[in-house]
Amino acid sequence: MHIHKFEKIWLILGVTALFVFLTVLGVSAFYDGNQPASCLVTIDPEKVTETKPFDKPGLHKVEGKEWDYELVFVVSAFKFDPGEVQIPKGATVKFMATSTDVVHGFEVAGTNVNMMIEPGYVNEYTKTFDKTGEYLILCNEYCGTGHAMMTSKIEVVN
Ligand SMILES: [Cu+2]
Repeated sequence: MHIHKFEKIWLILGVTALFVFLTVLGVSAFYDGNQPASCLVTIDPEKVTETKPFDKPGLHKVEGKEWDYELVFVVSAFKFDPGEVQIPKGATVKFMATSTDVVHGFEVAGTNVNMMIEPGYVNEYTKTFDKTGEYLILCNEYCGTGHAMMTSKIEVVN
Protein backbone atom coordinates (compact mmCIF):
# COMPACT_ATOMS: atom_id res chain seq x y z
CA MET A 1 0.00 0.00 0.00
CA HIS A 2 1.36 3.38 -0.95
CA ILE A 3 1.11 6.20 1.60
CA HIS A 4 2.17 9.67 0.59
CA LYS A 5 5.23 11.05 2.43
CA PHE A 6 3.31 13.96 4.00
CA GLU A 7 0.55 11.58 5.05
CA LYS A 8 3.14 9.43 6.87
CA ILE A 9 4.66 12.46 8.62
CA TRP A 10 1.19 13.61 9.68
CA LEU A 11 0.30 10.14 11.02
CA ILE A 12 3.56 9.89 12.98
CA LEU A 13 3.01 13.37 14.45
CA GLY A 14 -0.58 12.55 15.45
CA VAL A 15 0.23 9.20 17.05
CA THR A 16 3.27 10.68 18.85
CA ALA A 17 1.17 13.58 20.19
CA LEU A 18 -1.47 11.11 21.42
CA PHE A 19 1.12 9.11 23.37
CA VAL A 20 2.71 12.26 24.80
CA PHE A 21 -0.69 13.52 26.03
CA LEU A 22 -1.67 10.12 27.49
CA THR A 23 1.69 9.90 29.28
CA VAL A 24 1.31 13.41 30.76
CA LEU A 25 -2.26 12.62 31.84
CA GLY A 26 -1.24 9.25 33.32
CA VAL A 27 1.70 10.66 35.29
CA SER A 28 -0.46 13.55 36.54
CA ALA A 29 -3.33 11.29 37.63
CA PHE A 30 -1.54 8.21 38.97
CA TYR A 31 1.87 9.53 40.09
CA ASP A 32 0.96 13.08 41.22
CA GLY A 33 -2.55 12.06 42.33
CA ASN A 34 -4.35 14.90 40.53
CA GLN A 35 -8.12 14.49 40.33
CA PRO A 36 -11.06 16.76 39.55
CA ALA A 37 -11.69 18.97 42.59
CA SER A 38 -15.27 17.79 43.06
CA CYS A 39 -14.27 14.14 43.56
CA LEU A 40 -12.31 14.65 46.76
CA VAL A 41 -15.07 15.05 49.35
CA THR A 42 -18.24 12.98 49.28
CA ILE A 43 -21.43 13.24 51.32
CA ASP A 44 -24.63 11.22 51.66
CA PRO A 45 -27.16 13.36 49.73
CA GLU A 46 -30.01 11.96 51.86
CA LYS A 47 -28.40 13.24 55.08
CA VAL A 48 -27.09 16.67 54.02
CA THR A 49 -29.00 18.61 56.69
CA GLU A 50 -27.63 16.30 59.43
CA THR A 51 -24.03 16.34 58.19
CA LYS A 52 -21.51 18.94 59.34
CA PRO A 53 -21.02 21.68 58.19
CA PHE A 54 -24.22 21.55 56.14
CA ASP A 55 -26.43 21.29 59.25
CA LYS A 56 -25.72 25.02 59.72
CA PRO A 57 -25.64 26.80 56.33
CA GLY A 58 -24.25 30.32 56.30
CA LEU A 59 -21.07 32.24 57.06
CA HIS A 60 -18.80 30.92 59.81
CA LYS A 61 -15.62 32.55 61.14
CA VAL A 62 -12.70 30.11 61.34
CA GLU A 63 -9.29 30.34 63.04
CA GLY A 64 -5.90 28.99 62.01
CA LYS A 65 -6.71 28.35 58.37
CA GLU A 66 -5.67 30.03 55.13
CA TRP A 67 -9.15 31.51 54.85
CA ASP A 68 -11.08 33.69 57.33
CA TYR A 69 -14.59 32.40 56.78
CA GLU A 70 -16.34 29.28 55.57
CA LEU A 71 -19.50 29.98 53.62
CA VAL A 72 -21.67 26.88 53.65
CA PHE A 73 -24.41 26.51 51.04
CA VAL A 74 -27.08 23.84 50.76
CA VAL A 75 -28.39 23.90 47.20
CA SER A 76 -31.71 22.30 46.31
CA ALA A 77 -34.58 22.70 43.85
CA PHE A 78 -35.17 25.64 43.72
CA LYS A 79 -33.21 27.56 46.30
CA PHE A 80 -29.85 28.41 47.81
CA ASP A 81 -29.61 28.26 51.59
CA PRO A 82 -28.69 30.91 52.81
CA GLY A 83 -30.61 33.25 50.53
CA GLU A 84 -28.49 36.27 51.44
CA VAL A 85 -25.07 36.71 53.08
CA GLN A 86 -23.02 39.64 54.31
CA ILE A 87 -19.24 39.37 54.04
CA PRO A 88 -16.75 41.90 55.48
CA LYS A 89 -14.57 43.59 52.84
CA GLY A 90 -11.14 41.97 52.41
CA ALA A 91 -12.21 38.62 53.86
CA THR A 92 -11.01 35.40 52.30
CA VAL A 93 -13.98 33.09 52.05
CA LYS A 94 -14.05 29.37 51.36
CA PHE A 95 -17.28 28.40 49.66
CA MET A 96 -18.53 24.90 50.47
CA ALA A 97 -21.61 23.67 48.68
CA THR A 98 -23.54 20.50 48.03
CA SER A 99 -26.88 19.53 46.53
CA THR A 100 -29.69 17.57 48.15
CA ASP A 101 -31.36 16.51 44.90
CA VAL A 102 -30.18 17.15 41.34
CA VAL A 103 -27.22 18.84 39.65
CA HIS A 104 -27.23 22.61 40.13
CA GLY A 105 -24.88 25.40 39.18
CA PHE A 106 -23.27 27.86 41.57
CA GLU A 107 -22.02 31.00 39.91
CA VAL A 108 -21.11 34.20 41.69
CA ALA A 109 -21.71 36.63 38.85
CA GLY A 110 -18.72 38.79 37.92
CA THR A 111 -16.17 36.55 39.71
CA ASN A 112 -14.27 33.32 39.00
CA VAL A 113 -16.53 31.37 41.36
CA ASN A 114 -18.38 28.93 39.14
CA MET A 115 -19.02 25.38 40.31
CA MET A 116 -21.19 22.45 39.34
CA ILE A 117 -22.97 21.26 42.47
CA GLU A 118 -23.59 17.51 42.32
CA PRO A 119 -25.55 15.47 44.86
CA GLY A 120 -23.13 13.29 46.83
CA TYR A 121 -20.15 15.62 46.43
CA VAL A 122 -18.89 18.70 48.25
CA ASN A 123 -17.60 21.51 46.07
CA GLU A 124 -15.19 24.10 47.41
CA TYR A 125 -13.71 27.34 46.14
CA THR A 126 -11.73 30.00 47.99
CA LYS A 127 -11.98 33.66 47.09
CA THR A 128 -11.02 37.02 48.61
CA PHE A 129 -13.57 39.83 48.32
CA ASP A 130 -11.64 43.11 48.00
CA LYS A 131 -14.45 45.38 46.78
CA THR A 132 -17.66 46.29 48.48
CA GLY A 133 -20.87 45.72 46.60
CA GLU A 134 -23.50 43.15 45.77
CA TYR A 135 -22.86 39.87 44.03
CA LEU A 136 -25.62 37.77 42.55
CA ILE A 137 -25.39 34.01 43.00
CA LEU A 138 -27.25 32.03 40.39
CA CYS A 139 -27.80 28.50 39.18
CA ASN A 140 -26.38 27.97 35.72
CA GLU A 141 -27.35 24.31 35.26
CA TYR A 142 -30.94 23.83 34.16
CA CYS A 143 -32.54 21.96 37.06
CA GLY A 144 -36.31 22.20 36.54
CA THR A 145 -39.28 24.54 36.32
CA GLY A 146 -38.10 26.85 39.11
CA HIS A 147 -34.55 27.14 37.77
CA ALA A 148 -34.86 30.81 36.79
CA MET A 149 -36.01 31.72 40.33
CA MET A 150 -32.89 30.24 41.96
CA THR A 151 -30.78 33.08 43.27
CA SER A 152 -28.91 34.19 46.35
CA LYS A 153 -27.00 37.35 47.12
CA ILE A 154 -23.64 38.25 48.66
CA GLU A 155 -23.21 41.70 50.08
CA VAL A 156 -19.61 42.77 50.74
CA VAL A 157 -19.65 45.42 53.45
CA ASN A 158 -17.11 47.57 55.30
CU1 LIG B 1 -30.99 25.52 38.15
